[in-house]
Amino acid sequence: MKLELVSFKLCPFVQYAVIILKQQKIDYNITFINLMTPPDWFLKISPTGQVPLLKADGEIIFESSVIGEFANDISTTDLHPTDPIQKAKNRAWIAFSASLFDTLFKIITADKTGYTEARNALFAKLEKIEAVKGDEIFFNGSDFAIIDAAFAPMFMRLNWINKFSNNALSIQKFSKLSAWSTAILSVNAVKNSVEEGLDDVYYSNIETRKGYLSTLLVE
Ligand SMILES: N[C@@H](CCC(=O)N[C@@H](CS)C(=O)NCC(=O)O)C(=O)O
Repeated sequence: MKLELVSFKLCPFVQYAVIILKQQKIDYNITFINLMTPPDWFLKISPTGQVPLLKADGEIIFESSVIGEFANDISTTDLHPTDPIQKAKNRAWIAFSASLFDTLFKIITADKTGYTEARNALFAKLEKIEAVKGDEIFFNGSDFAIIDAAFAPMFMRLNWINKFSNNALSIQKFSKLSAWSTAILSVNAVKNSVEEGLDDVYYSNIETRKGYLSTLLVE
């Protein structure tokens, strides 16, 4: 099957799809677009104007969670738990993970008051995940699953922000999430899911937004 992924380098939703494609060792071509000036060909084929978008033998598939499920469906290894209840719970937490990015966007762009509110909101959400995460390496046990891919882009960004800011968003108090983050970020498919130097681009992005977080940058 011929697969073409339309991407934007900084997009966490693209990264999620890329991690599953890489973990499943699926061959695909990637096309980067600039979301500030999306090309006409993209706007013509994308119902939402958003990335990621996957062309599979010319058919259009959009929404990162659907692209992730599709990549899993065309693979011989299943990266979901087989038990229907566990699978449903994984999918529910995957949907929950997507809501973290609205909060992170506010953390990056808001003034001091907005930053504090958003930071509290993020931590309240992380607390809920900490409460359901067991002691296993990954979410379901010792094997990397789709749900681990869903949380990887958030853990990578928190790691970058903490590196840039003397741990402004440290998750150390969440012992299970801290260990989970370390395990996820050491998986090759995760490490190779972004372009070299994307952390520098992310740093510049925080600077350019001129939110309160930009005043906490130390590097
Ligand atoms: N629910 C979508 C969200 C994707 C999304 O927000 N993509 C952003 C980039 S990270 C985008 O394309 N923004 C452009 C726009 O909304 O016009 C998914 O999971 O695929």
